[in-house]
Amino acid sequence: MKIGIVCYPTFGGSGVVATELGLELSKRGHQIHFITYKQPVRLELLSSNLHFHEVHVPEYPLFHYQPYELALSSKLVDMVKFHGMELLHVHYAIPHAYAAYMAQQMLKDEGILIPIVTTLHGTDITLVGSHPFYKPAVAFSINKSDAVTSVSESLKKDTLRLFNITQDIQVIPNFIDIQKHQHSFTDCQRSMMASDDEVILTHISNFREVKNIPDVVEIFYRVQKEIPAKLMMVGEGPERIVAEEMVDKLGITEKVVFFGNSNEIDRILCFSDLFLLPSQTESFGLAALEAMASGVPVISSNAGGLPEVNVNSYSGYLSDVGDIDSMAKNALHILKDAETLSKFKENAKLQSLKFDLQAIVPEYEAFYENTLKQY
Ligand code: GMT
Repeated sequence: MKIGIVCYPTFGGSGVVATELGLELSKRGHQIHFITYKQPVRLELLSSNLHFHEVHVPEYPLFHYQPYELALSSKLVDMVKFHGMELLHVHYAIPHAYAAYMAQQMLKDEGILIPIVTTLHGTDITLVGSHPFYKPAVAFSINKSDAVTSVSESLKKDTLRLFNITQDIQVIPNFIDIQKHQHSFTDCQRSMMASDDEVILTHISNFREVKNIPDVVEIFYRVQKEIPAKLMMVGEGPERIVAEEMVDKLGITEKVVFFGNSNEIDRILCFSDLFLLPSQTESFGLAALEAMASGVPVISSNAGGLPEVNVNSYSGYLSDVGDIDSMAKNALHILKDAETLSKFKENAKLQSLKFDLQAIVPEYEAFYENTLKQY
């Protein structure tokens, strides 16, 4: 198939999933065209069936907001015509589903028919999409998509609850390339980060309010009071400064490393013992799955789709949002005893196998084929 993929090219989960999907589809012989404003961060090498088309938005002083949707729609029209794409798969409804629908209508006028698959990722529904300023346009573009998927059962339920949806929504969970995460712990550069008696806790996110960053610091603070520990904070976002100030106030700066955005997530996970994800809402929690695939158990909240990924008292523990007492207690339970820690590490790895890309990507292929058949 010749497939156009529209996504955010940044470190966020939706862009990562879209990129990994495109990479695997190209390995399976499909022609994949990424159309976005920058080359996606995990798309390092292009090949004969992996292409990238940049959307340019010329600056014009009249515009207070530059019209990205218009530029994207126009680019989609040109690329579909030029490369003979058969299907457009847009990740994150805002504004991608909207722009794709406009492109579809323009192409129809020229006698070119192309179906649109929209994948809902989370904040496009729960936080941003359901805001009254966007809601009508988001509902419209979901309903006008030819087929819709959501990354978890929980997100599907939220979408049906928050919007008046007339479309079927198929759940296709996020996935991970298990092979990429298979590494031997002997080559981890753990000693650079901590001494032998210290455990390493890690948090990876875009440091937005929804991630409950102060809870991450507070959980760690309680853990390090009981056992020697270090905290790895990976990612960039508005709450990083909040965390830095908190760490400073609590007098634990020596024990916390702020990495910023990193392309070496698996290297960091390789020497991590526990992953913290106490989010207010989380449609899936791809970062938690990546941690589990590297054998790192997860202490998370039980928000949204997290219970579909992290299994309580097996791959980690889940607590109510904001219940720092319970999260710190569970973290210590896992970390205090070497045997318990090693059991949880093993379980985390086993649980992640359910989301192997080799099982999930064929679901997307079948979904595309079905969409094309019905179009
Ligand atoms: O977590 C974020 O804020 C980024 C966001 C995104 O769009 O990249 O992540 C969402 O999509 C990911 C991939 O499907 C999910 O794993 C995340 O759980 C989801 N984030 C939220 O729902 C808050």
